[in-house]
Amino acid sequence: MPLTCQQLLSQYPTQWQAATIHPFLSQCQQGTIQPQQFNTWLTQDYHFVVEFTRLAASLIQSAPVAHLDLLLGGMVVLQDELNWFQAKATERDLSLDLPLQPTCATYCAFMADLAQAPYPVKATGFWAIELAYNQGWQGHSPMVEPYVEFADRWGNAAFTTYVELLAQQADSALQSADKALQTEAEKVFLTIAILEKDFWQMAYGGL
Ligand code: HMH
Repeated sequence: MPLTCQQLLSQYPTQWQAATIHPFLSQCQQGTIQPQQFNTWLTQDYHFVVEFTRLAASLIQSAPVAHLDLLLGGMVVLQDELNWFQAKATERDLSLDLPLQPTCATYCAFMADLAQAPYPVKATGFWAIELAYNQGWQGHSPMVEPYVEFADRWGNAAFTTYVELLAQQADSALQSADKALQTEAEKVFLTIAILEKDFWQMAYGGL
């Protein structure tokens, strides 16, 4: 029986909850996050999304033709997202020209590696990364200002649909993957769960 995205979520609920339920998100929801902590997340996540865009490009490079429509639509969303991050940084007087924190650098290096992996592994990882933000922000909604637009960006219904379609595409790629690739996809999923948890924690310093 081939591995599916749903199976990964059912098999590792604890790991996935740690990735998507975090004090950072509940403090945004309650409006009690320190602006400096929020800004750390914001500036580091901009750099994350730059590297994620390169991963998206590599996914497009190896995707079957039938998967291109969804992935190209995702690129348009990333275009808007990068411009939006720049606008948010300007609003808050934040420079985006700063060094990556170790946690962000580790996650970016992981994505650069993942870009070299076979398509079924990449597609599974790409889905998991988007799902983490979709569930994380949606699960802590509604937020209070000024965080409403952040929660909506990844928590909105269209984004949920996009992530579900990414799961379908990953599932179809996994269907014809051999056991070794399925094991690799599973490892990638678990690594992403840890990296996501660490990324939230990074806002509090010391990671
Ligand atoms: C850390 N994970 C992180 N940042 C993001 N922007 C996403 C996932 C979703 O793209």
